[in-house]
Formats: sequence, C-alpha cells, structure tokens
Amino acid sequence: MAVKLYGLAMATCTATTLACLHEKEVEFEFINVDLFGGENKQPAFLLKNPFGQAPAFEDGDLTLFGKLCSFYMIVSYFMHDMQLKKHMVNYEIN
Ligand SMILES: N[C@@H](CCC(=O)N[C@@H](CS)C(=O)NCC(=O)O)C(=O)O
Repeated sequence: MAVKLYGLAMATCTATTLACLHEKEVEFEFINVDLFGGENKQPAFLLKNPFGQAPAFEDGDLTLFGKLCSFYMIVSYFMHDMQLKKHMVNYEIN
C-alpha cells in the first residue's frame, strides 16, 4: 500500500487529513504516533516532519507534513476526478 498517514486520530490536524482520505475513498495505512509520549520528537518521525508535528504523509516516494497533506490530497485526488470527468465528457462528445 503506497499511502501512509502518520498521526494521532484525535488530533485535529490528523483528523483533517483522515477526512480527506475517507472523502476520496483512498486506501491508506494509518500509523499511530504517540504525541503525548513525545514520539513525534524522535529521530524516526523527524525524518518525516522536521518540525516534529503530526500529521505526516507518504505517497510512494513523496513525503509531506502539516496542511500540505490535505492540500495534496484535495489537489491530486480531486483533480484526478476532474480529469476522469473531462475524459467522460470528451467521450460523450466524440
Ligand atoms: N502547522 C501545522 C500544525 C500541526 C500541529 O499543530 N500538529 C499538532 C497536532 S494537531 C502536533 O503535532 N502537536 C504536537 C507538537 O507540536 O509537539 C499544520 O500545518 O498542520
């Protein structure tokens, strides 16, 4: 599975990205990060987000963090839908 979301589900910033993933029905793996225990400040997580905050997100080779996660989701998957719709329209016209 290419898409991975790292965060704490009850944290608003993570929940926003979770909402986007569910909205676009993207298959993903959720990796819980213990924010209360400081796991977000450990070297393994800092490689994903140098600011040590959730969420972080991986889609193949691409790693993003913060609001960029939701932004990426909206742009890539919404635009993908738009492309599909455009092709459908073209198909109907031709
Ligand atoms: N500016 C970040 C804010 C991210 C953020 O504040 N995450 C919180 C959880 S909602 C966090 O990781 N807090 C733990 C910390 O800052 O140590 C964004 O764009 O999403």
